[in-house]
Amino acid sequence: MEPMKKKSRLVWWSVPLIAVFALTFYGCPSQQNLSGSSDAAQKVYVAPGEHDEYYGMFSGGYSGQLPVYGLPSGRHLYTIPVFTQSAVNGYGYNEETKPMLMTSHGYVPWDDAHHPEGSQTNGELDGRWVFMNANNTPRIARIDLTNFQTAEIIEIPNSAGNHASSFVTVNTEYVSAATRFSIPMDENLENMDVPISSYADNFKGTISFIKVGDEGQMSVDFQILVPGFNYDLSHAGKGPSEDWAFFTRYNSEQAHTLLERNASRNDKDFIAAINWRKAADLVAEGAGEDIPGEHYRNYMDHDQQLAKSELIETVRVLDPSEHPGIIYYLPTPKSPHGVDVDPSGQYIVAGGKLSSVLPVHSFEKIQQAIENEDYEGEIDGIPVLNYESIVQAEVENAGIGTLHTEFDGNGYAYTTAFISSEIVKWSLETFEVVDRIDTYYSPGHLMIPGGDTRNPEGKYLVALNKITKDRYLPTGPELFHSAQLIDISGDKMELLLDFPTDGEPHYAQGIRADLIIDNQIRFYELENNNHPDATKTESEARVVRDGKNVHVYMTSIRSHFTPDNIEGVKVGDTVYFHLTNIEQDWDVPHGFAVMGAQTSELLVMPGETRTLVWNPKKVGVFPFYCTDFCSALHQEMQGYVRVSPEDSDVEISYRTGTQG
Ligand code: K7E
Ligand code: CUA
Repeated sequence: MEPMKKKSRLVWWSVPLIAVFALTFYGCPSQQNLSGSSDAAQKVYVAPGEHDEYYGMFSGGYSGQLPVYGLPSGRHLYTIPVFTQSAVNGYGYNEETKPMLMTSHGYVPWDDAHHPEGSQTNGELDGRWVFMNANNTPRIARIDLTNFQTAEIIEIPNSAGNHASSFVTVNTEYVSAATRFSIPMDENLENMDVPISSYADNFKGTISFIKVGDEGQMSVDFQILVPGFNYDLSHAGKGPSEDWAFFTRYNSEQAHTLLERNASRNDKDFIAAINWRKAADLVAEGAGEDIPGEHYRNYMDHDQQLAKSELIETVRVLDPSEHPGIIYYLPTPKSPHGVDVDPSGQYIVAGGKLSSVLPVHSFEKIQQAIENEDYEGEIDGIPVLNYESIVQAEVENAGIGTLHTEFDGNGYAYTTAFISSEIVKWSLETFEVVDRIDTYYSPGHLMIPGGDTRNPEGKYLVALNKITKDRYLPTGPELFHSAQLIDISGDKMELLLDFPTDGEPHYAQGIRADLIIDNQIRFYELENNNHPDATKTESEARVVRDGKNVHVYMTSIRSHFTPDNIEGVKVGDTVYFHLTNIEQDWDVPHGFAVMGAQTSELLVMPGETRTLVWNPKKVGVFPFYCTDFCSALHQEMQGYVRVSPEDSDVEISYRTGTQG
């Protein structure tokens, strides 16, 4: 769901029919506080110095970041900067990482991050990477879990609103992407300038498959051209369905204004079922057509420790009418949102934002319907399967405004209901609801560690709630969103813990800590630092003038910079501080900031080189200092740079430790 923040729940209930339904069948959710029992406290207590069992990687939503929590404690461990500049460590501000945020629209230092998804091997989390999509300027990031840094960002061309993303196939062969907002598409760019009212004729969507190489390298392998609708969410199949991926699709009305009304008329929308394996094989054999599709691929060059950008001009597109068998539409009640595949790969569950039941499709029945050509129609050459033939069950009484489902691996599914503010547990055998628990308030996604893989952990569930209201001390009009940890190990769900989240958590991934901790990088080997501007010893530190550019090759070690006195810089110069942290120990970063710099500090990890650009505008002597409290004499870790008038003849000079 998009941020539907902080409005009174009554506003949501004022949708007339739903309100009647909700109030009749559910009453007003109680405001009782279920947490706080000593039993619950015991279950989430991680003693000082002890570690959590799981990493919780929560999307930051409009923060564009990936905050990381420990579970079950709810401790905030770190925030990984991804699509947004971060002053905490200079990501997106320093010269080395700015290229990560390059796009065909130029430098874009913000985005709306939605769905983190861990890399998988054989349908299970493997702890190598987390992928996450940017919704606003379509991109997918790959985050490296050896150093918790963004390693790569690829832009998705011919797309607007990359929401049905970034879900992986069982061996991370592909990551998905799809157009949320269809747009005009034409090989001749001038033809893109069309009236909005020509939506039905001119607007198109794409569903993209991003190939992931052995080292994680991403490329847009192919796009499937699809009719202009809104593609919302996706999940790849597993087990028997592992060659397939499923995408929800709303706005079959093709509305282009006031969608809340105009895109809610039809009784059924669709899930697009795509045989990605077949499409990929076709592409490998040369099928499809290369069309314009400018997009950037940005990646960290590990050797040089700096990000690089490459522009790719075209993309391979498949027209499904020319390649029967790669895509089918599954009719699905009213504006489905999430689409989730159970651990066996047999059932495909659609969230029904406006549906009174929760439909569950059967993969086996889908295959039969395809074989029997059991179609109820066709849209732009894409067969529409017969609903009655493919639906396994409609779960009754599964809450109002169902959005997302996860699984516990013990035969149960858990679905969030936004409007009735609850999580509903139901059986994958009987398709009957067996338990429900109130959440505070209005959950969007939920997460069970491994809950969308073949092997869920089945111990905890985290509800990611959109509305916070009175759960914590108030912080003015703006409140953080909220997570709730729920014990799902027994028959009855039990609320254990509330904790606030940073940004807006859409999806999240819970990954067993033992899959990650042994691979942690503690510092970068200085001898392997091949950054072109690295300074590996203090004796190599220097300041070099090159016309109006001044390069300061600088080192830091507890507790001084070399050099720390610099003269000969002039107003109008551009000064590059290339700082190498020559420490070789864990958890000893040094920071760097200089007065008047119009960018963030640097925070340089041991063995790493980072560059801050400074344009001095005034004559004077300017201090610089270390921003990270690194030692008892951190406060002594400082220096001066003298700035002379533009026409001055002060020569460049520099020193450390020469007093008087
Ligand atoms: Cu439901 Cu982006 Cu997955 Cu938000 S989306 S909740
Ligand atoms: Cu180095 Cu503080």
